[in-house]
Amino acid sequence: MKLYRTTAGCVVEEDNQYYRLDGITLDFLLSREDLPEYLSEAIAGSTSTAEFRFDDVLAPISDQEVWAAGVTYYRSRGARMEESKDAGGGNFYDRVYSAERPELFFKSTPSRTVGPGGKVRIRADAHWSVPEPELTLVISPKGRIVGYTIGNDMSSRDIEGENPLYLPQAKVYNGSCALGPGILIADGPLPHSTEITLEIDRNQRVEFSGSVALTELKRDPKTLVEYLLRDNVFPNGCFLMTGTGIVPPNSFTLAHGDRIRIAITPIGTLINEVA
Ligand code: DO4
Ligand code: MG
Repeated sequence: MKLYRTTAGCVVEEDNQYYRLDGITLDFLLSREDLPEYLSEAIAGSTSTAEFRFDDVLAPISDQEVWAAGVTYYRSRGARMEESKDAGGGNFYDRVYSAERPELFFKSTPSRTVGPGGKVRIRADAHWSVPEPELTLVISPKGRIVGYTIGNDMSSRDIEGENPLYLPQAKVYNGSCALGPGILIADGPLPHSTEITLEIDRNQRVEFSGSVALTELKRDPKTLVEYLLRDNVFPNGCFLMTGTGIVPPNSFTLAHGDRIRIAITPIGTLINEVA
């Protein structure tokens, strides 16, 4: 079952049938502990009501914060150690990869987040920018993982590499986050074999492509959630990106007009152009 936020309100998809949830807001849904059960009941016995146009789909966020985990894949650890070695930061990334406490950082507000078809941005003062395709957890106020979506943690690697203390500037700026297309309602954990794929097209040609499986994710999603909720409250739930395992080579930087395609099979495909 999937949940979409559209220009006509929230829509549930099950077995290729679409059900509009009239008068029900995304905040109401994401503040519930029983979201999977609530949605099943809401559509049970009803006939499909909604016309569904993919062009009407909006980012699945309303009044939630977006947080992110970092250095959760070996590939990310290596890339960060290399980009920050001149700044003496390499050791920090190695240490956080194996530490008990994960790296968690504030990533985005709803106004900085775009949905499917929206334009992500390269920071105006950055010279080396990449998308980070990440499985993103949808978390209830009490910390239940109620769904999954796709996230793009747009990052300025030159700013991050210059000094690890510049992380918030490398990560949080206008158009630095994409989420969507919809929320796959959780029916237990995703299989470890689940693949995340990234393709970046430039002038109708594939400039970079890569993939990673969740087997490579070092941290258990439930542990990431437990740390995030240790001393934070999220009355309307929140999103937590789980880190990237796909890093393009150092010679690659995003350009205006690039098309970023991130797919996670059970969830869907998130496509954004770089403004
Ligand atoms: O530590 C810097 C950011 C790491 C990150 O965003 C990732 O590993 O995905
Ligand atoms: Mg990231």
